[in-house]
Amino acid sequence: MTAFRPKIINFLERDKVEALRQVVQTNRRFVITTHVNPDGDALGCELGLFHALRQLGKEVAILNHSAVPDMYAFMNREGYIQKFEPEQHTALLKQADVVILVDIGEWERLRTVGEALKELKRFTVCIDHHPPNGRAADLEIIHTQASSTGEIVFLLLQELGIKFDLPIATALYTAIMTDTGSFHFTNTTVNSHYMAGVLIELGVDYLGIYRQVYENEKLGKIRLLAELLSRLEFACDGRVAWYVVTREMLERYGLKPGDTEGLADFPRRIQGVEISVLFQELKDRLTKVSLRSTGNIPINGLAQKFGGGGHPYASGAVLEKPLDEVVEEFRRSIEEFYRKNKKLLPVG
Ligand SMILES: [Mn+2]
Repeated sequence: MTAFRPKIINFLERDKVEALRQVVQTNRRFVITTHVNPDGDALGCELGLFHALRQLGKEVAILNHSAVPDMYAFMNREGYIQKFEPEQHTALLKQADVVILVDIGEWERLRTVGEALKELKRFTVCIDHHPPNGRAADLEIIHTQASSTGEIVFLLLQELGIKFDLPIATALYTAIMTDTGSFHFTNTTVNSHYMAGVLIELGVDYLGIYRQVYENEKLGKIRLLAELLSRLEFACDGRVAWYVVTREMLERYGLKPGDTEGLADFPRRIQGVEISVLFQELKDRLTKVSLRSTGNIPINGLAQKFGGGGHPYASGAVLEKPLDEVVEEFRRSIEEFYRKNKKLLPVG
């Protein structure tokens, strides 16, 4: 019997692959960076590219605006991912021939690294799966059909003839697993599963990674979730559910703003709920809205209405308004939004 070969679909564009090959071949010093509060996809892609470029004999550094969040500390035991300190690292950025931006749809989300880059004008390559929103790199490799930037990096490394050693396989698996919510978000495809299968075959400790990401919650976060669920609010005949996190709540449970990751998804588990929303107070006049849809109703239009963006079924916005005002605005607009968008759906 012949061995089963997964049919991974290569959606890359030839000219982009050749352009990247050229960039990699003709340059020596690389810096990799990503968005503020990096997630598993962002960090996994950085590490995958880091090891790949080192395999090719390049000098590589990973410099991020944010430190690695606690929940992803397990990915950075070797300390390859560094927090960008302008005084210490600007020289490194200046010397770089190429800066690779991963998982970045908006330049603004690079924060301090983006500011430094604007002045230094390095050659930039962007690898991403977000719909572009005010970001312009010299070479853009964007595929919104990919569940994660990890899937794109998987294909690119394959094209560059990189050997998928265990650190690379682990980094890419973590990227794909986290961005698909462990293969259950609506962005999950056959490709995501095939790639995961290939990476597991290479020896990735997939159960260990799952445990690190999903079964390693701070007790305070679970206690916060309990309080949130007891205050859950509904609209649109129970199709929309939301809750609100204040700074006082985070303080009470000993949590940081980034610790709310994953909480926006939770209310979708409730029978009948199609859209879940998390409002989070960041500052007095700064509120974050995270929107999640089960897949019936695209909600990136709603996020855009709030001045944000994202994927069709997972998007968000940060508004320079107080929490109460944002919730009130949402309450006023959601019934109409829901009614309008429901009309687009097939009957039944
Ligand atoms: Mn991503």
